[in-house]
Amino acid sequence: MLNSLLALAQQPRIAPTEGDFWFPPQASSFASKIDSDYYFIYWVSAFFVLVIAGVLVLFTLKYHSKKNPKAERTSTHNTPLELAWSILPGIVLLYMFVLGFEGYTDLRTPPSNAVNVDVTAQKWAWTFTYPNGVVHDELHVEKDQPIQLTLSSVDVLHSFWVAAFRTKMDAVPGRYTKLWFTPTMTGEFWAQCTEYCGTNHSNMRAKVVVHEPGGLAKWLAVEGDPHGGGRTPAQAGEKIYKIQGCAACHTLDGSKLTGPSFKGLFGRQEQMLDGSTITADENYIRESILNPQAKIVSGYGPVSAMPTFQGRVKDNDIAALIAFLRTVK
Ligand code: HEC
Ligand SMILES: [Cu+2]
Repeated sequence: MLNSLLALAQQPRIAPTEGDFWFPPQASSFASKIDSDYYFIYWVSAFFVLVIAGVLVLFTLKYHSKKNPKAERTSTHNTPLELAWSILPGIVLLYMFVLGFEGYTDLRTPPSNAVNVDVTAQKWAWTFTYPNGVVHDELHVEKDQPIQLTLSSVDVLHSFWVAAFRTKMDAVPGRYTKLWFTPTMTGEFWAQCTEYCGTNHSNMRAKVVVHEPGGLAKWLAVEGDPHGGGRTPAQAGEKIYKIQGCAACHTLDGSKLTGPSFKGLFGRQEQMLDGSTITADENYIRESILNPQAKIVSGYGPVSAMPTFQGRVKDNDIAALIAFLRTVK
């Protein structure tokens, strides 16, 4: 029985390039092992559910008291039977532990040639910092190149999960956590936050793009750098607005999210929480980004305040953001 279950578990459930009803494609080096471990446990559980529930129903019918009104108990226990149903499942459980432990040590041990990308979680966006300093809202990697992600959070607990890679790790404020994987397939996948972190939690996703070997450097030079690729400051600012996650709280069309809309912000008279009025000029915008607590817009409290971007956006990024905001009429 164990052998046929093992054979079932080893046999790949899904073609590696496409998902099935349960799972997305197997796009990383450990996806197939995780899936086969999963199916091993799944089939063992299904088998025992059927056996136990089956015997239960069978005995209920067969030994019903109406059919056997005078039945007497003939045995109290059966030592060999009890030993067998304790030890055999015990061995199967131990085997599951070994599978899980192997998988766990694998997932927790990045190879020494892994390329590190820093991941910052914030309500409600992910930002990725590449070894050459490029900051972006998409994770770009290369096929067959091991990647190590160093995760941190600037506000609350988040969790980084790429289902196609079968890997997941919490992003914890004030602590660094790590996760690694080797993509085995080119294409586009999604990372999703899997730790409930507030209103927009379900929209907290990031695109993960796996390039052919050699494709990443080109992307980093042209697309990755918002100021590169011949962009004007306003165009660079629009990219930074998306990359830095401003878009998660500020719209461009006048509708209100966690923060006020950017529509028509530049040059407008703004009412502050303390009753004063300011003009939204360059200095105010710069201060709003670096020290958002200094002046709080009327209608927004300390609870729905903006996180500081001090140390996360550079001077030329702020200049580009201002150039962009001038164009959002
Ligand atoms: C988590 C949500 C959040 C994110 C992300 C965020 N902000 Fe804000 N922002 C707010 C809130 C809330 C306010 C209003 C309270 C205040 O003034 O601090 C605000 C206010 C502002 C203001 C003043 C707006 C006004 O109407 O006077 C500016 C400018 C601004 N943010 C720029 C940015 C930029 C640029 C980014 C990205 C680099 C960004 N914000 C990211 C929540 C956010
Ligand atoms: Cu989150």
